[in-house]
Amino acid sequence: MAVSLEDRALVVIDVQNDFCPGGALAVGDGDSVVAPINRLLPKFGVRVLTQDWHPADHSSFADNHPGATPFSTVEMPYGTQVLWPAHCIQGTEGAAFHAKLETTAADLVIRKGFRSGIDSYSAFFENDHETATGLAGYLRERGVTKLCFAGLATDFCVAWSALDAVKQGFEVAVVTDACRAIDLDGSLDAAMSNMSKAGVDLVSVADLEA
Ligand code: VGL
Ligand code: ZN
Repeated sequence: MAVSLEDRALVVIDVQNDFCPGGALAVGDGDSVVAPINRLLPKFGVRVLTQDWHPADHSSFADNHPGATPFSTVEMPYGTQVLWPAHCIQGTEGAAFHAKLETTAADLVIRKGFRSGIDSYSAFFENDHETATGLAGYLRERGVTKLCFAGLATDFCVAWSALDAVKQGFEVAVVTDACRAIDLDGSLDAAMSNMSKAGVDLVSVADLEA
């Protein structure tokens, strides 16, 4: 008996060219999430896509910190921030969704990281953990309580979104084989263990298709 996903939302995190092979912040094998996500999308009652959407002067870019190298960290007023290669600049091809992603199936596209001074890994809150994107309100108004996450990257935007979703009172699953990780200094292990501890259900595509 197939699990009914009609009362759930699939939140697809940042399946954008810059996180796929050839992109500015390519995640190993990143484009391999596209096919399983396309199969899952029509099974869900609510479908949300997120898009990392930075201005060129974004403070998470190493280029905007003289002398800094990508993947080093800086202290920002809201905490420690990893400095990334410039990526997902608003309106560029790198910020566009992967060409094969079924974007027409989306009910909502939510953009994040559009303020120069603050990054936003999570689809719910910017990295100060305070500034809301509006997604929780949208989902509540649609009457959804159960969320599944897939996309890029497991250890940053997917994990931060899943952890915030739990804090917001949603029942949360992450479809781990429809995600790929950056894995910076053990960040994948840390993210997986934080998600388990928080009560995130770690599932596979096969579990949902069963
Ligand atoms: C992401 C680093 C910087 C992500 C976005 O989508 O996981 N990671 N911006
Ligand atoms: Zn980003």
